[in-house]
Amino acid sequence: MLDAFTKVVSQADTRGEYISNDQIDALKKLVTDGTKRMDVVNRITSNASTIVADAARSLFAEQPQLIAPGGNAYTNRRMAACLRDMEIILRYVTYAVFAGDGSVLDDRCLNGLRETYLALGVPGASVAAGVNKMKESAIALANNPDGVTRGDCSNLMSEVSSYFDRAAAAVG
Ligand code: PEB
Repeated sequence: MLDAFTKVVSQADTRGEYISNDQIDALKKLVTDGTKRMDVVNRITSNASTIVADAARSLFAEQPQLIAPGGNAYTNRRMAACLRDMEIILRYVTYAVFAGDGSVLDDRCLNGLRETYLALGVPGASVAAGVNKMKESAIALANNPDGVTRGDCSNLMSEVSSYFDRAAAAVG
């Protein structure tokens, strides 16, 4: 598991090089913009259950076969497993945003997840659709300019999106 700093160190070490000026500039920007990043993590984290519940509701409205008898979210046990999975994925996305690096998401959540779903018979494309719904509401929350000092958050938002995209691509 790496963060934006340890990633730079590990890459430089692999090449036996000092840390470059470009890398220092990029990390400096990460520090300067750190408050935005923490705000985003805070907003997503404090709304996590709403994000998960809304995404699940919308997924089941679009794919009612999931909650029909025989479906992958039919029975309380499977429904609970599904909501829990979405919550786990969202949690790892918040870790990646916090660390400024996706390796925690890859290593501890997505690695082998496709194979797990295949083995369980859980439709990966439906999980991916759920992840995309969480992405939409997480970005809307994180990018809401009300009540905060306005600034340019476009880079940060595309980074946040990329972690959701990575999760959706890993299972879809
Ligand atoms: C991954 N999910 C399930 C299991 C595991 C995971 C390991 C099997 C064990 C169990 O049931 O608890 N666990 C989960 C995860 C990590 C982890 C992400 C990462 C660290 O450790 N059903 C649907 C939807 C989808 C879904 C499409 C969006 O209809 C998920 C939610 N996951 C789902 C279901 C099960 C499951 C298990 C239904 C139960 C499958 C079954 O037992 O039939």
